[in-house]
Amino acid sequence: MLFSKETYVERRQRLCESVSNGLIVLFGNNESPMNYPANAYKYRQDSTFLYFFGEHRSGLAALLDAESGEVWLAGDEIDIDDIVWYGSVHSVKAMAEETGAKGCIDMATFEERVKQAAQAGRRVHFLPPYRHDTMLAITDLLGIHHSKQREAASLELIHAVVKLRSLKSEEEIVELEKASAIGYKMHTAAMRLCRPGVTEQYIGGVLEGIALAYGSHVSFQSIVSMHGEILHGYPSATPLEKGRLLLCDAGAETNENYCSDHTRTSPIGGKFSTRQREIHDIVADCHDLALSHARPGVRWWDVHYAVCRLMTDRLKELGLMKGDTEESVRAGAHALFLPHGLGHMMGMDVHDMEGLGQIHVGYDEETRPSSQFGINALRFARKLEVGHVVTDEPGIYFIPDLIDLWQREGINSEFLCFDKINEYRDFGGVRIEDDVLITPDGCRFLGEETIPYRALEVENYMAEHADASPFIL
Ligand SMILES: [Mn+2]
Repeated sequence: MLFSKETYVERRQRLCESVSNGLIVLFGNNESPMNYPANAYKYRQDSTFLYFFGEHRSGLAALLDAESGEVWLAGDEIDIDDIVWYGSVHSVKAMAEETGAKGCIDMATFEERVKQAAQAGRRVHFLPPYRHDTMLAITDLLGIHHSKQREAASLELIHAVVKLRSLKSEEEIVELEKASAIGYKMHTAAMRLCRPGVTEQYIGGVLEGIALAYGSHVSFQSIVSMHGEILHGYPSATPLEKGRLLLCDAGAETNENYCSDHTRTSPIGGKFSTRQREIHDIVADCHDLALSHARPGVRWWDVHYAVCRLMTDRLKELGLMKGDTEESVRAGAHALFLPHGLGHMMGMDVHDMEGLGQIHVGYDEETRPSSQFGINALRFARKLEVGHVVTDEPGIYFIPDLIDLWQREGINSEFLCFDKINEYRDFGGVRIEDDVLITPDGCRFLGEETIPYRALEVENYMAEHADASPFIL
């Protein structure tokens, strides 16, 4: 368990007070088979379960009586076969004591109690499930078909969890800093390896190895690609080619599953071309602009649009865009280059709490989502508060199929210089991403050391480490 018993007890008390009625059911994750039952993916506990109980064992669930405040940890004790193969672990009883629950119950009792509560007409709150075994459990317990479970999930519980998990405590920030420190090692290793002939896959493998060596896992499948314009471009076996850009978007989870998420775009061979540097500089300036705007009380939506305005102005200077900046931004013309949002919340999930529904995490009554292309992919938009952690990740991409579609259909043609844009068809894409903590007077990067991101810093770092072994980390 990462934090003190009191931390978990207090979190659960606040959850019960906030939900205030009925029975709350939380499911831990089970082992997830990869290609046969006994060959599982590396175990990953559910983040909300971890947040309220701090226990990593598979096969756990919990009952919280929102009215009485009583908490029961549910799970079956391991048997001698488990001990022979995996060694002894804490008993469920010991875990219940450690985490400050009233007691423990086995899974049969857990099922009985949930069914009894439902039959007695008590409200049973559960979160939207994302794993099929959890969906099966909900069907068995409450008779709700899997296709109806997301809508049947408790909004009161979702809002209560989001309220708590959105605000990172001092001790959580310490963990997030550790994740960023692993991210630093990963991204500087990628820069050292960014040489002609090395494959994307090799760099991806080294990144994953570092994440595993220093923490529990990568926080999402690493994006390592010369095709930076493919937003989720996973590494291929292609060797790097001199003169192109390598976009690397990757992060780590600490042993306690706090995440990092950084992106850097490096020139293969160590020097940006003029054209690459011009685009990279715009993205770096947009990245810095977000930092100068982000502070408590400001909506991330407005920071996103401030970035879009700057990007439009600068793309006009390069002859890629034209017309009135305000009108262009309102029409969403910049989304040809930036088809995603400026960032998302980050915590124990890299897209924090996304499984609970983005609208509940990133939006509220004051800030409503838009369906316009580009801004529809903004995962977080509402007012910033002290303790929020968000990613700042502007990018500029040249996506040939999107350019062709917009040109063919004349989309935003009054703001886009398609002749000039077509000269960049083989450019790829640039993204720069850091993780930002909102503080009382503004914001700051997470991580003791900032991974080089200004074009000159990147070039200097690559030159200084040109002959260094990537394995001396
Ligand atoms: Mn991100």
